[in-house]
Amino acid sequence: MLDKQSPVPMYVQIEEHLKRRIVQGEFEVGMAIPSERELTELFDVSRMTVRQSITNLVTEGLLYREKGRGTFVASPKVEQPLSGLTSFTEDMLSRGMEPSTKLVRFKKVVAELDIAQALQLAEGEEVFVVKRIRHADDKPMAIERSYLPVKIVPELNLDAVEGSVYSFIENHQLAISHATQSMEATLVKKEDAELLQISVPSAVLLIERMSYLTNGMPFEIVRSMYRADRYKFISEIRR
Ligand code: 16G
Repeated sequence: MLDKQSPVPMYVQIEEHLKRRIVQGEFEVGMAIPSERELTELFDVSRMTVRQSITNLVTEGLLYREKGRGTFVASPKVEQPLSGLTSFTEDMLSRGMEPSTKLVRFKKVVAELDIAQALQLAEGEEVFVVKRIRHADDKPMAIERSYLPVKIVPELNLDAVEGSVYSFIENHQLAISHATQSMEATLVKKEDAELLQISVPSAVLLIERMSYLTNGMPFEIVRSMYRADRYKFISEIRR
């Protein structure tokens, strides 16, 4: 099954073999792949070699490990276009996934200096601080920390933050216009890893979005941490 004379390392050949079986649908999403011991026997290689292949496929997001249970085929990553200004709720519904939210924090505070400056607030003005874990089909996808000026959305409530903040805004005679967004890679902190149900160390995508209403007022700053094993951002570029 493997070509031992090939210059392609064994662990790469095993990776390709397993990938092929996943792509061809022989190993379905959520299904366990054979154990390390079985693969060691099947390919007649060392356990180290098998482990290396599996680790690479886990890093790529094709497989995931569950302690004491085995290694399973992961669902394909969510492909998120970087073009429209959409909400998490819209993004998940448009894919036929069920969005849900676990609220971690929702309170009104006097804005810290940097947040106040970015949101064009005077000293002492208040913001809502919202920390949410966003789920798709009951799986945690991202942690979002948002800051919204109280004077723009004074009636922001539990129903809105547990549902869609963008719908709430648009149902209150406010029109969302555009946003600026940055994205960087970072390593997840321990407390966030627990909320996202991923291990430490894991890479996550940190996205910062600053969004504006059509009247030019900034209405939110959001710092989101997306699971890099579940998300892929796509942009179209033209020459
Ligand atoms: C998205 C936005 C976030 C926005 C949220 C509103 C990114 C990186 N972030 O998650 O800025 O606050 O949607 O979602 O896309 P909601 O309307 O479902 O509450």
